[in-house]
Amino acid sequence: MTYSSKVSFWLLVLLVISSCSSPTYKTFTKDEVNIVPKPNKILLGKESFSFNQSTKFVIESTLQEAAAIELSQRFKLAANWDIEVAVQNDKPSGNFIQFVSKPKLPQDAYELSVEKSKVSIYASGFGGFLYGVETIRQLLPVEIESNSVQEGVEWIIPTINIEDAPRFSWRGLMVDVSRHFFPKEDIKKVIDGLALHKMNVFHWHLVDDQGWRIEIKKYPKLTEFGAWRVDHEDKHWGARPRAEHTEKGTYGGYYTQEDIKEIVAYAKSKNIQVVPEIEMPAHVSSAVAAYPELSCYGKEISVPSGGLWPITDIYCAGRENTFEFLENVLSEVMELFPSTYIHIGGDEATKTNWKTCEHCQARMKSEGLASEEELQSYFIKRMEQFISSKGRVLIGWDEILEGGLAPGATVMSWRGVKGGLEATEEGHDVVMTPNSHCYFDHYQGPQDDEPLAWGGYLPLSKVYTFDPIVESMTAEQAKHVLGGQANLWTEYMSTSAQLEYMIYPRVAALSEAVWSTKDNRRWDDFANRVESLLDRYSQMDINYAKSAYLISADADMDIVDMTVGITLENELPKSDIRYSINGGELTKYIEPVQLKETTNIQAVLFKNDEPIGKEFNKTINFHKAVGKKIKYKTPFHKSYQGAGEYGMVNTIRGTKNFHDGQWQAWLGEDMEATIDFGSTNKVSTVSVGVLESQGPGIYHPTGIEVYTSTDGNSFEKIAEVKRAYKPSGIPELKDFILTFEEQQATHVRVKVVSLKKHPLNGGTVWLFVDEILVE
Ligand code: TNX
Repeated sequence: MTYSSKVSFWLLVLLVISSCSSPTYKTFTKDEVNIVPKPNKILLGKESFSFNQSTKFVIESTLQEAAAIELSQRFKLAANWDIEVAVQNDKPSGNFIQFVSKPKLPQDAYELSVEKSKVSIYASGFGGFLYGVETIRQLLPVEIESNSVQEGVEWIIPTINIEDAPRFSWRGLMVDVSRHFFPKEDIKKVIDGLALHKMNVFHWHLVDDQGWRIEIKKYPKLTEFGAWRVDHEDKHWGARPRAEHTEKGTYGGYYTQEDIKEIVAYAKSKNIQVVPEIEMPAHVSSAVAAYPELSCYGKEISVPSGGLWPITDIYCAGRENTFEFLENVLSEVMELFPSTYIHIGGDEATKTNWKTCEHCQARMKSEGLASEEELQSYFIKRMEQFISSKGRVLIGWDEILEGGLAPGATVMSWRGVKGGLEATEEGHDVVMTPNSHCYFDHYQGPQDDEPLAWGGYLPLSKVYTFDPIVESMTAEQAKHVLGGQANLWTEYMSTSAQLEYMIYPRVAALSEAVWSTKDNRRWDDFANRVESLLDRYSQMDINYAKSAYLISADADMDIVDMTVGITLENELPKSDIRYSINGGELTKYIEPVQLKETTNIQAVLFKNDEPIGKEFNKTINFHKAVGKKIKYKTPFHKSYQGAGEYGMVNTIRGTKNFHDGQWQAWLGEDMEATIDFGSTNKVSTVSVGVLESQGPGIYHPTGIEVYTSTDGNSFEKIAEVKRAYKPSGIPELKDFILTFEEQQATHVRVKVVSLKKHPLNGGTVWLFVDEILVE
């Protein structure tokens, strides 16, 4: 051998040895272990286990193999490895993940032991094994989530012992596919996300007014007509016209029975039960559009293209054909869904037709029912009998309590926790999904910076405070709480990206509320762990919300000093906010910034010295009325007192979140405020800030009048604007600016004229005002 060939020989040997996976070791710190939901017990070791191409899975059963596949598929995609599966008898001496049955562990519980040379997962069933695998996945570098091969990653996990089990058996997410239809690929991606968080119920809201989404062989018109609406997607949800029933619907879609089977099987492979929801007796315009004979008067209607309220085209509770139809539908549904629970909706039925329908009235007479609420109860009880005769359990929204609950029914409490409390008192099981903590269609950040949503405000940190068990429950009642669930109503979501934006990362907070024990949960700790989960979402191409990185401001006015203290904050701890005043240099924010004159504040959040999230930009306007005495003709409503006495003249403006504590409001009345300057001032502009949000009944004023006085007794009108009512689907902040010839005045009086009554439905409307600026 020549010298140079000797060198290349040894080089080759070296290369072979090093590529032969000389294992890498690493000591992990606590901060590097970021499992969500938080496991019950974690004991972190000092060494590590390293995966390589020759790592094997060792199994005892096909069910364990199914759990192993979840991880080997990840390695196939992210590392291009084909991890082998061996049976116990062929167990190698080291470098393996073994699945060991431990029958005494409860359902979905698992134990994970990671040693230097092997990993063991103990569980009693598929759920536990899968969750052991999900935990390993979260111990691995985030690149494991990637669907393309990642070079240069060391696939190592720490030596660790974990004992873990869920607190609740119902850990759910509901997705409404009626208001907008989502193809089955989108649904599978949602299911993937749920599995990552150890969630186990996918509640599929398949029926609502705006679209029937499940193929029913016996009633083909349900999907032929009921799944399609006239396309008004270019208009806001609340401002879409109702089509004639003869107009052809082109917007929508549905799942074939084959699609449904595919989704149910897919979910099962991730330990997720799919609970179908077939709404009744209301939220069924789509079914009535297809089969008008199902409603009291057989009126021909179209599938609504957008918002619909009140919901009066409901199923007739008098005629037998309704029940025959529903039993036939449910029979096909139960064939497709093996779930224990069948959801029948039951919410928001306006029973005006039942009051006049001869069939409904005859039914009430023959059954001895005293009210339409009891007729609804009769309706649900009949369905409950049918569903339980098939060995299933009926579940419905908390309205099913009205008029008496069916004996075997489970209640899903959404209008707060009240329904859940009541049902558990009567010994019924409940799933808690209060709109205060579980409505993922609500805003999750400062509303002015967020995409249009239904309303409400549910930031990540608030989801985290959710507890399915209500403090006032007895131990006996608490036993009836199956768990909790978030609901995703999709009126304002039409793409998979928007759906994901509203789900993530809030589902992470929810998963901890329904999985981890109460004493194991701390917001600060979660907030640190969730950041690494966000990197995982990025690898999974999930369009998660970065709202927790948005800066919001809170302000406090000191009326004696006439200073305004501005507090800047964002949701996640350890935040590094830097701000500038009037375009000056960036300074690290440490404490409230004190202002005495009109000032512009800009702020940016930094993470690892890099700017992240949107820039914050606000001008605090010290106008002439700031801190001046103000008197109202009619006091503001007790639910909306703004920042109190000086709230209207404190420089701080209300935002699109009408619960932000800044707005003062009047219900069905005008606002009239008189500002006393205490001395003579020159004034030439009055600007009035108002909010419109027609969904919750808040309307712009129809006019504004400005008066001045030099003695506080006699006032003269000096300016006026008028504005006609216009229907609108979006919340809007507006300044009405009235300029006039400069006046000398000791007092300014502003009258804001309310719409008072809704021109179409006659309902009393709100007037929201903040702030009155005088210059
Ligand atoms: C109420 S929650 C509804 C839904 C809407 C939702 C919007 C429930 C049982 N019914 O039909 O989509 O509010 O947040």
